[in-house]
Amino acid sequence: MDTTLTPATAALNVELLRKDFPALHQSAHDHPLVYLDNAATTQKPQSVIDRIRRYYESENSNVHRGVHFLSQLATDAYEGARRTIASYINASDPREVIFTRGTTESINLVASSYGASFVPGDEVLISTMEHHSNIVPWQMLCERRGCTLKVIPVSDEGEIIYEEFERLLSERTKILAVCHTSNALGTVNPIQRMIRDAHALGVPVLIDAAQALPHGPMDVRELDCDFLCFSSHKMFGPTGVGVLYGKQDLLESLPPYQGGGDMIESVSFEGTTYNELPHRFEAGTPNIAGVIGLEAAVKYLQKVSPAAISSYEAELTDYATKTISSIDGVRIVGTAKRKVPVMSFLVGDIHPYDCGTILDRLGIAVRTGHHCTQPLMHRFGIPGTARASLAFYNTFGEVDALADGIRKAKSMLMR
Ligand code: 7TS
Repeated sequence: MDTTLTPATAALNVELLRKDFPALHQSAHDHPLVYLDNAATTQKPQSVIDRIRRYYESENSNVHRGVHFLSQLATDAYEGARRTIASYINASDPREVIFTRGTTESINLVASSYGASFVPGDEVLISTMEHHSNIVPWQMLCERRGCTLKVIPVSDEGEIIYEEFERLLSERTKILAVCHTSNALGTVNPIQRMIRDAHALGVPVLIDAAQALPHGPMDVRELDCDFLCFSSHKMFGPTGVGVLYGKQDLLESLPPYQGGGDMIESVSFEGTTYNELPHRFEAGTPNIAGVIGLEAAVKYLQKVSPAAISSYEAELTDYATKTISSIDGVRIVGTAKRKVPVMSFLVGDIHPYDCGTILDRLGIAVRTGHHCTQPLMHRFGIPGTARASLAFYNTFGEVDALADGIRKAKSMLMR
């Protein structure tokens, strides 16, 4: 049973919400687990775990194939999930929601299908703060099609330099592909304004929202983005499933991504005709349990007040920033004005890996390294950072534990 608050509740009752997440209540190396690696993946509420279990116990069957009872149950659940998710992001139609393996596959799909019509001289515009999954697919496309990858620089604070963006955006730009929220810095980009400016030049926009959805809902119609990509596992759902949202007319115009079962209308050795949206982009047996689990995560999030999450996380971000940066010798990388609670930091000359290892021994889970953003690390002239990434179920006490851990690492390792 979830003990989630009703949307009418003004403040977030974090202690109550934590009860919904069984994985949070365990020890690591004889310390209470302090899970601060949410940008890598989030923990799952009991309702998601129960839903997946129920699917395998009583609904497991392939979708869109059988006439039999179970297949119909599974198909109804799978397509019902599509409707829930479409409505959560305010898509105009469930057919605009394509299920993928995750953000990575969603971006690869667009790069491969939308990019198939690119010609030499066309440009793809991304930013310095992109995750590798919003860099490499475009680089591969540019190599294939003879196009040019343009990169918007970021400031010392870790914000997009807007004038540079305006300078780089042109009629040659075939797509703007940027993250809504940076996984390594926590920066929230001025996405709405960027979309408006891109559209003024007729440039379509892909938003990598992998790090946005865990912190609040998104409205694709209000944003007017052309594509939106996100991963279930970063928003309290299961791994192995993600979403590509695309405007219907754009998706209709794209060639298929992968060939196989379910994406066809008819097949003969002379030729194949393709299925309609969304099935045209979902070749093969999909991750049925994953999709149904993602729906359960969305339903869970719908029960928690987004306004309460957002004001609690703003306080958490403030508190974590102040607490960690006040430790002598600690430098926070990424000090944008608009941030989610993601703290990338360096402690004196201690290698982030060593710092992470000591924190781990204290039960505190952080990620260390380049966070799949090597060009961004290069921009800051560092090999990597230690990163504490928080979710709404993290507490002020856990921030204090992190600060104590950093002090301990300092006393053990700093010369
Ligand atoms: N885009 C962003 C902004 C991300 O943070 C990630 C994963 C991805 C794309 C790729 O998502 P996937 O679900 O397809 O793997 N980011 C991280 C991270 O920060 N630590 O581990 C994975």
